[in-house]
Amino acid sequence: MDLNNDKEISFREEVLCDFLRILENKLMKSPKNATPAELNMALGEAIMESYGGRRRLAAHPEKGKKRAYYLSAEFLVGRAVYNNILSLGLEKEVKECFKRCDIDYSCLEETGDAGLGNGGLGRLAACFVDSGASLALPLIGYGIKYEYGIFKQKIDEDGQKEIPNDWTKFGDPWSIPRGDKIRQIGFDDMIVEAYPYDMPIFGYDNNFASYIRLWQARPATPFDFEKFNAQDYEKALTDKNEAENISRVLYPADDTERGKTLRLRQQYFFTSATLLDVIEEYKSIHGSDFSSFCDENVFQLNDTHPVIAIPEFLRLMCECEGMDFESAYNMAKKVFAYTNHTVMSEALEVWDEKLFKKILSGVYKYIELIYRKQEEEFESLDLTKEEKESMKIIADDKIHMARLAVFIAKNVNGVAKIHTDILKTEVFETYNRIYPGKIVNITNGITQRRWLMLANPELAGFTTKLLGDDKWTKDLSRINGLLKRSEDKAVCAEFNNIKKYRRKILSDYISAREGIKLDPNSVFDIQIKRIHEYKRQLLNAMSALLMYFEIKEGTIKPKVPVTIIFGGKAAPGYKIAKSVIRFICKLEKLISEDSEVSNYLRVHFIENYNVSYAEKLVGAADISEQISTAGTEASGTGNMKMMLNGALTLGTLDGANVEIVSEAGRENNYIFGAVVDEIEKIRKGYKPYEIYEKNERIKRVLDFMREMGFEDLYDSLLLNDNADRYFLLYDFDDYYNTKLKAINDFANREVTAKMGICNMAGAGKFSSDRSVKNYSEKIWGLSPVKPR
Ligand code: 26Q
Repeated sequence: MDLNNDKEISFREEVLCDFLRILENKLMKSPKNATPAELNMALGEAIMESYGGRRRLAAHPEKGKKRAYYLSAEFLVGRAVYNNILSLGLEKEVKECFKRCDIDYSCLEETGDAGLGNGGLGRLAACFVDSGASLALPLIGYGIKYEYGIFKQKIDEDGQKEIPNDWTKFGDPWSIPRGDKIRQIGFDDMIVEAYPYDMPIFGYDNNFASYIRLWQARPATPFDFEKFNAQDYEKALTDKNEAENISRVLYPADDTERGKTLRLRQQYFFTSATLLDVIEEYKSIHGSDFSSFCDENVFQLNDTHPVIAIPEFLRLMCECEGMDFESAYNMAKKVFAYTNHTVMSEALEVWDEKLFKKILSGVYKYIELIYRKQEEEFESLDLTKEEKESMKIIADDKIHMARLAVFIAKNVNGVAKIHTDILKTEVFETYNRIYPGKIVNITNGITQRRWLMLANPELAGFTTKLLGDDKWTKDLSRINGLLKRSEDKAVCAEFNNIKKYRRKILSDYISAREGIKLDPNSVFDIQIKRIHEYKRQLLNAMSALLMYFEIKEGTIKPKVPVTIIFGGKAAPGYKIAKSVIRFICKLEKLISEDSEVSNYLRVHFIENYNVSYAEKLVGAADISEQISTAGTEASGTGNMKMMLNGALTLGTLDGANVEIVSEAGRENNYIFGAVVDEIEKIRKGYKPYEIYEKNERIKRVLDFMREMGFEDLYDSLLLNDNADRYFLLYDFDDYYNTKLKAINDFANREVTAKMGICNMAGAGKFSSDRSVKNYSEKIWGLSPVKPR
């Protein structure tokens, strides 16, 4: 802290006084009678008041200094209260204060998450702003203030039900409305107001704050009085609703929902508001001299969702700032960078030209101009027809947003080495040839503050004790110092005690929420992520079914009991994913009701997996399931969270697993399955039905699945066009055998503790601090804001 000690202490006292005062005077509650929501509200208000003003802000680096903007349709920040208290160094005082008031600090767990994202991409954005703030970098997040975040998942006999998630129902003390920064956004058929809310992101122990600016859609005028007077009340109110609908709800699909107008409106809404904001800020310093704009600003586009910012930037420069197209175009090529998060062609966003033109004709014009530029450039290059086709921004009446991004962006990055290689050699192969060096790799990361300090304070304390200091909280590469302690028996024993404690905490949590009792002495084998065919939760479930059969008939007898835990949401319209959830739940019931097996094997599907639930799960994991088909998972970040918590990865050589294994040692993890090259070779002529006929174990599992009523799953693996497109049957035996080995190895926890510590020691690379530094060095060119 750059404040002197006395000042710091008095600030802390002030916060707590404010907290109690707000509770009693404003909310009219004594601490004892306050609900968790009220405690959160009072704490939030007190903290925001005392800390907002005195911190160095990313918004105001020294004059002329470069800033980066992280444009993302999703920021999955989770629960703010604990993280903010941790970053501000208030943990001890707040805990003491709660104790004095006889309230349980953990009751704040009942406050909901800010679930403004679907999964990995949204959580990554949240980790990045945390790291940016902790490194005191001028990095600012820009997104949408959805009224409803990712749905709440209920599980019953029929599987998943979606419940709307009104996350600000009890207010949100952690955001500040910025009525002074409202922008107007125009569509061909309506004008709306973009109203910003700033969600401060406090750096860890550095007296610095950044923020995420989230735009809320409002009607440009509350309602049309003319229509109101003309007795057309309904139309007047519909207009208001239509404006507000733009930020009403997060699209709960983590792949493309094709051609949805509202989704296009959302994307244009928040990117246009963001550009207006940045341009105005720039003009407030430089007037209309744009000569240093590119030296001072860079926009990182998180996937294709904000790529519409590119033509919008050209439009604003040409039509509002009076710049000629050529100059604006040259600027655009310097200020945009694009991150790709998927190689799956169905998830690469395309817009129907007609639809686009209808609501955004003014922006469409600039897409056409960019397309002309592309055609011109093609003329001068030696390209085959196919090569040209593969890059065309406009083709078959569609606008290809990823192609547009790669054409203009100064850099394109993949999110793990193997993913970037696939981008270079397949997805954007021709682009990579004509623009060598444009595509770069920046491997994802996670913040060790939330994912070890908060999620597992015991293991964090263990780490600090063994390393002799807590420097790892700001520089995770230091965690490598654990390596030399991994052979120490006492250290391994302590590691095991902590892991057991975390399994107990998780078991109690599950028991309280879901009424299911799990054995904390068993091996916790955990797969938590969105439900998707390529992530292969079904492979895990099928293997659990086979374990059930083989335990029951005595073919196998695991040396230790195992609990297989699943968690994750399925997109509401994704039928197969929903069947997978139902199948897992049926399996859970079958096993738990069979006393011959349930002492050795349990399966549990947790309800409503989200960031806060993840914080409970990652510390309890012994085995981390990362079993996507090689070449499909761009990176994964849950794999890093569990590794950092000492879990062993049971996984394929896919995404960041490849780097995890090379950092932590293959011998300390369980790698199985076909690699990318192998998958490529077998893809053509793959006959899953032949595997089924030849392999009795697989046949047995699939037949039983069909008898249980899961014909759709059976068909998807054997009969449909493109059956078993993710090669579950091909990898099944290797997976099953590797998994049994992993479980049995846990019979000797002294050995697995050593392996777990080696994983922790190898996790240094996977801090989002490292990722953000890489972005800054390779793409943004930021330097830290100096202490005041
Ligand atoms: C697109 C169009 C319409 C509706 C929704 C979407 C949409 C929404 C979310 C498309 C994609 C997403 C999210 C993708 C995502 O989370 N990808 C994951 O990104 C992580 C961070 O880089 C990686 O670790 C994961 O491997 C990748 O799957």
